[in-house]
Amino acid sequence: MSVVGFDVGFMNCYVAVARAGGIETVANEYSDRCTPACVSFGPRNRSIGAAAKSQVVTNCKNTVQGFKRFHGRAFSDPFVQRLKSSLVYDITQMPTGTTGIKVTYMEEEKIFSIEQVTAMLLTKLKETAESALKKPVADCVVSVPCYYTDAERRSVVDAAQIAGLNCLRLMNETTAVALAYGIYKQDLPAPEEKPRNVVFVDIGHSGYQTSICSFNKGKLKVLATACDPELGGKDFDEVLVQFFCEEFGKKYKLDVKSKPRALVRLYQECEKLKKLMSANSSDLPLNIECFMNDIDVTGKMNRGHFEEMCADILARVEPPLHSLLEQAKLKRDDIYAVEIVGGASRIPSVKERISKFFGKELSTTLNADEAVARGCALQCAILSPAFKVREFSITDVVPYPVSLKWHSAAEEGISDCEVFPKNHAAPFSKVLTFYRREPFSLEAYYNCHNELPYPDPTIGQFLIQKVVPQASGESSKVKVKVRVNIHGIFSVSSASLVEVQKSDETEEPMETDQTQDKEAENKMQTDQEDQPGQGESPKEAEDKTPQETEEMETSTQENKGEKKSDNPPQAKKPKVKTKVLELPIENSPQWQLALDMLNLFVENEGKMIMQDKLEKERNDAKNNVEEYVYDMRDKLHGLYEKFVSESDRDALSIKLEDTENWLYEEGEDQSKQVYIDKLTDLKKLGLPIQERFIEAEERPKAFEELGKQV
Ligand code: ATP
Ligand code: K
Ligand code: MG
Repeated sequence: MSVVGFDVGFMNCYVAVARAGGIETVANEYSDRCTPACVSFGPRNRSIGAAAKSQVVTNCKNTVQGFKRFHGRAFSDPFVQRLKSSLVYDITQMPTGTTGIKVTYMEEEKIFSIEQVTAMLLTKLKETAESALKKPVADCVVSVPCYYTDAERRSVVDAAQIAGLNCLRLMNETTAVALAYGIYKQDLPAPEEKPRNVVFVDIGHSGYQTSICSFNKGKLKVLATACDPELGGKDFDEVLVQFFCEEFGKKYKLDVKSKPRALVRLYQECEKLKKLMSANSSDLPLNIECFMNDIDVTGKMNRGHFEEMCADILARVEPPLHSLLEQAKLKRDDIYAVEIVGGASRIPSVKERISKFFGKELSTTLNADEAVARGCALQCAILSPAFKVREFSITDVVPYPVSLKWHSAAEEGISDCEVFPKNHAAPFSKVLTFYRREPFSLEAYYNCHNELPYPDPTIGQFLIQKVVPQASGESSKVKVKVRVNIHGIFSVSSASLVEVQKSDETEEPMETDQTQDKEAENKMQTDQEDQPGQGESPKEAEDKTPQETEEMETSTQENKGEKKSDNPPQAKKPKVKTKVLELPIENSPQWQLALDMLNLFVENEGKMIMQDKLEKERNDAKNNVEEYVYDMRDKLHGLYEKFVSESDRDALSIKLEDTENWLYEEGEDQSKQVYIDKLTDLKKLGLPIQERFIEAEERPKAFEELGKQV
């Protein structure tokens, strides 16, 4: 059992683990707690994280970054098409219609799905966690933006699986932050007291997320979220890049956009400049040597000018905050604190706008970069039976309203019903009842076209199979359980047919109903298992009954069925006996990766990990030869000088020299074994010298020891 949280950012990733002492953000092999969301493909291996980032300029066509927003999206999606032209690497359509990347890897053109690319990143983050914990990692919690739709979430779950991870929860980033904030607070209001409302703001590189949560001792409830998925640090970079492209065009007659390498460097420098401007309001220089055509370029910028240019972007800070208060039906005075995190929350004008909106100083009690990962690790600890952590219940929300539509059985026509309104508590299950004679299909979709990040609101198709009429020829009662699970993913999780059997006159009428009651109770219990925080409001767990079709039970009948435990026992019941049959469901969620593809990707990731490992071993073997050459050459003329005859020294010197030359020529690219053999060969000459030296070193010490004993 491992307790690990991954913040998979658009630009920066963080890994937090639970160890004996508590939650800790851990560093990667470069002693950096931040791992860039970057994967680079080479002729012999992949580089991931910091090693990949260093190739953004030198291997720009095969180094991918900024891919987080391609999850769960069609390649034809206008958003993807818009981004396509601004990327230096190639993206392409997968056979299924989703988005993939096209690179040269192992000297061949390869296409990887977005799930595979994120899996590669997760492989790296997993290794970081494993080397910190010194054991294999599988169980984990992975962060996603709270505005992620169903398809985006399923895509990330698949990515985790490809990386060999067992994702216990996809956690909304703002909720992770809220958990990191709340769990250690000693002074939260008691359960019966008025809750404490806190606003959380996370502005990263790609997106702007806000949420409002109410806290009581031992629990947090998300009341609402509001986001601008297209507002983040990258937009500020973009403004600077456009400005300097224009300026360098005029000043140096350079067409920066025609040269990907130059453009990538300009992005890097502009990002640095943007960060400097957060701390400094005076004129700051931007210098790039040998930028294009051997020309050095220089420019300058200051905060005032930058803010003017960013006016349109800054104007987008407020609207989500308005929406947040409106959705939660709260006033500014009801807000106890506004906590901000995310790299771009350091931009002074962004902070100013948020602070002014709430009429409050902003709180920065959390680590702006690490809070998401820490929150995820905390959630993982809560979910892990092996780890003891204080009780804390988390109720999240459904980000977009989910509706079902279906063909009415009797009339021609489409009926629909909203099953989970926006901000409905999640995870959550509900039971719907239909009256049908034959298999039928339900289509789930988001009923909020304008809020959705993409044009197609479809969540998926769900076919309820093996529905048959009753023996009497009448329609059967079919109970369908719909659910938003712990990842925030919608599904039709089960369906059952209630078969009415011939009644037996001697049978006690109540009995059959009790069977049904038990059934209903079971369902209610499942709801509560899903969402412990909901225990106090069983009303919300009631079925909402689709109307408008004679095929369906009326609202009153349905509610009676599911709420039975509240109702007084009824005296006379129709004498019927029922049997419940589970029905198979064919799920076809939108853009879902097919199982055989997923398995293939799992296998391929394993192969690529092996290839990277072999390549690393080969490189290490080569480095060992190189190191031995330098080390021995130094020592032959220093430490070992007295322990080697002139002729032996010359012989070895020549051999070292030859090896060095060889390393730059045909020895540049050899197999691991060739390097190992080479080293063994050198050591044959070097070892006797080394041994004589060690012996001479040890001798006086041995005498000293002897002296002590005498
Ligand atoms: P997302 O949350 O959108 O997936 P992310 O988590 O990778 O992205 P963060 O690491 O939170 O993003 O933030 C990165 C952004 O913050 C970058 O645009 C970076 O330039 C910006 N940033 C970091 N420090 C500063 C600073 N001091 N001033 C201005 N911007 C900064
Ligand atoms: K991050
Ligand atoms: Mg982030």
